[in-house]
Parts: sequence; structure tokens; C-alpha cells
Amino acid sequence: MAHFPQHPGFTSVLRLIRMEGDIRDLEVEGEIPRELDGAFYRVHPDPQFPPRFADDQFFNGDGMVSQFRFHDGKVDFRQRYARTDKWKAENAAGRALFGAYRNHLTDEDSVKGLPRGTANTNVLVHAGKLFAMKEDSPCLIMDPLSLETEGYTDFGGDLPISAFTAHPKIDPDTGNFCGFGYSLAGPLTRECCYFEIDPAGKIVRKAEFLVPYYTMLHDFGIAGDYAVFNVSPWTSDISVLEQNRPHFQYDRELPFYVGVMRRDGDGSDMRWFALEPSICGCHVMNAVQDGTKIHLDLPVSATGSLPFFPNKDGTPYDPQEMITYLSRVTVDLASNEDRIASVTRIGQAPGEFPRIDDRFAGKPYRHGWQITYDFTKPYNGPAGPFAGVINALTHYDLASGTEQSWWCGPDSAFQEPCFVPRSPTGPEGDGWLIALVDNHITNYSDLCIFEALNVAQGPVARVKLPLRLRQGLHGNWAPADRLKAA
Ligand code: V55
Ligand code: FE
Repeated sequence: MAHFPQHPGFTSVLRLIRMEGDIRDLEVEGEIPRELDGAFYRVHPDPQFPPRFADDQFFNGDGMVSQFRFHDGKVDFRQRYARTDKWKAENAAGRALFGAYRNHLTDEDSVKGLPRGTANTNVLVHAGKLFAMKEDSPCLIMDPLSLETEGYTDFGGDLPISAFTAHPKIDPDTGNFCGFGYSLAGPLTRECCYFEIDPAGKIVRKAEFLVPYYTMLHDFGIAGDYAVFNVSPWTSDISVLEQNRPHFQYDRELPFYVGVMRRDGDGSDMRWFALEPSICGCHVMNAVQDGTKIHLDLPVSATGSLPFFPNKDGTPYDPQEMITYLSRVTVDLASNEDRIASVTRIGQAPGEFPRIDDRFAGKPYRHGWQITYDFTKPYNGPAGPFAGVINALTHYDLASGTEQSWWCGPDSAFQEPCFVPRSPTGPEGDGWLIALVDNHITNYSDLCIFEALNVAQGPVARVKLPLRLRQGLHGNWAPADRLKAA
């Protein structure tokens, strides 16, 4: 008998799934565009066993990977656990052996030294493999078709790092996978690296740098020849781990930084630009180079936006200050001052999970999308974490400054969308946006397909699952020719 904690992190909207399986030819409402030929991958945290601590973080669940394979107007579904070293050790024992989120001090002795990763944050096909990623551990390799796990890789010994980002960017010109790692000299350390992996899977660039303070270095951007990092005041120290408090604490006394370095260097040119009082950023929409200026576009809030990582000083968050708005943070490489030049709001609808047409990563771009919060709308579902907040999908036209949204109704919530181009060479934004909509009343999820530049008309088709998936993190599309290379 599995007894999961009767805690809001494991009940109601966040009840676990723990189901692996296959469904051929899912039921569809509407017509699936025939051009959609490939697979959409996404992942959610889904603890295999009851956690050792009842208040365990959502971010600590084992990665459950879903594949929606689109072909000939049909969709096949497959779902498997990412069989990390942690998953295998716990599966053999029949219970949880690892402890709290990002706290090695709480693990059983039998697993000391094993990678703690859960591969629960992002999945992306590169070099014929599915990379299943968690920022505290190496890259887990899965088969893109069968979803069988091969195991962790160090890329033939060329990338022997303990932690591999979950937020890579693919350089549209070279096809290189651009990524980084942080906390590389052990828990709570400032050592980071930047790297690129070419389309054949070979490490072609490596650089090293230090962040100004230990932080959750969650996402970044590429901007032409530059890599751009955002450091927000999520930090920690050993006393936090010793007392088994939530790993990250928000210290609003610390500055917010943007770091810029050349992608083809060794990291020694890294420059940090500060902003005080700080703001909080997490996910990156895009970054662009504009003469000597670098713009980093991302949702930002006045204070920490993740409620389960508390304020360091123990004060409660102000809910208004936690709301994230799409903003442009600009630094000037020609400036002698190590200060951020400006922060400008560029989107009106508050939201998170920014996406673009990824063919424009690091380039001047016009279109962005987020899932957004329409506070004027009702919600019929149960209360609790992730309940009813993310209720709309918004398209931001950054050239005209206009926005259009679609509300998913009072019973449902959105998961992160993903852009799929109509053809490899079409104009920016020509294609679809696909996103899971979870109905908290019927307990079914639909994968909804939108015309990317006309989301306000609602989905053109719904791919219907016979269950509701758990709130997930991130995912990506792989066109069919990328799957054949596997
Ligand atoms: C995030 C998610 C994570 C994590 C650290 O959204 C940061 C941010 C799903 O796991 O471990
Ligand atoms: Fe993320």
C-alpha cells in the first residue's frame, strides 16, 4: 500500500499519476493539421514512492515523460518514467531512499554519492537522442521512439560535469545545443560552465565562469555571439540544508544580475551587470543583440515568484509583488558601468512559461507566447497549488505591441505551450502552438492545437487523453526527420 502524504503537494489537483503506457490513435475533436509530423515531448514530476518527508517539494518528483507522436492526422501517446539512477535504486528497494529536494544530507547512506537527479524538468531531442534534464545532475539519455532510458552521459568523457541545465537553447544557425551547468564544485558552489554540443553530439565549445553568489541558475539566453545569464536572489547555505528547510531561500537584499560572455571564448570575458533593488526572473523568452546592447526578454516580478522557496528573512510574500510581467532587461556592453541600463515592461498580460518560434532563438524576433493569469475569470476547481491560476494563453506581438488571449474556461488550467512551424523555412510564427489543458472537474487533459498567430479563436483541434496529466514543466517538438536519425 502506497501512503502518499495527505498534503496539498500530493492530493487533489496534484494527485500522482505514476502510470506508464501506450495509447494508439487518441480520440480527436476537430482536424489535426496534416503538416504536423513529428513528436511533442513533455515531462512532469511524479514521485515513484511516497517521499521521505511529507512536505517534499513538487520539484523533487521523478520525471515522467510523455510523447505525443503526430502522423497522418493521428496522434499516438506513450508515457514512461525517466529511469534515472535514483529511480532504479528506489525501484529495487521498493521505497524512497533519497531525501529532500536538493538536500544530499537527507539521503540514506546506501545511496550516498549517486546522482540525485530526477530528470523531471525538460525533454528535447538532439543528436538522435532524447535528453531528459534536471539542473542538479548529468544529462539522462532516452530513446526518442521507445522512451527507454539508456542512462547518464558525459559525452564520451568530454563533458564530465555533475550538473547539466534543463534549459538549453538550440542555435538556429549551427544547430548546436547551447547549455550550461552550475554548482559544479559541489553543493552550494559558484562554479559554472558553458558548453555547446553539435548536431552529431560532439562537445565543440567549453567555457568556465563564476556566478556572483550561489543561485538557482535555471535558464539563460543566447543573443547572436553571446550567452546571457540572469541571476535572481534565490540562494542557500549549508545551515538551510542542515535544518532541512526548503533548499532555495529568497534574499531580496541581494542584487539581480545579468551576465554576458562571448559564446566562443573561455568565459574570462564574462561581465556582470547589477540591478538594485533586485527583481526576480526565472524563465527566458529570448535574448537579442542590438549594436552594443543586449536585450534579455523574460517575465519578471518584484520579488520571488515561487511560493515554496520562502523569503530568507521569514516574512511572507506580497502576492501582488510575485506576479510576473514580460519585460525587456537591457545592458550596454559599451558602458563602463556594471549596471543594468533599463528594465521595461513589454507585455501586459501577466504570465510565465515564455516560448518563441525557436528558429529565432538569439535573433531579432517578433512573436512570443506565454500562459497567463486572467484574474477576472472564475474558477470552479478545487483550491490548492496550481489551482486555476494559469487560465489563458497569450500571443504577444512585440512589433506592434498588441496581445491576444484565449481563456480555457472555469474548469481548467494550461500547461506550457510549444511552437511547431508549418514548414522549416516559413516566416516567423507561421505554424501552431500546442499546449495541454487540464480539466480539474472532469479530470481529463486535452492537448490543444492553436493557430499560433490566432490563439484568440481557440483550439482548432483537441487531442483527448482518457486521464488528466499532472502539472508539468517543459517540453519540445521534434520533427519526424529528427526521429528517423535515431
Ligand atoms: C525550477 C524547476 C525545477 C528545479 C529548479 O522552474 C527550478 C524552476 C522542476 O525542477 O529543480
Ligand atoms: Fe524551467
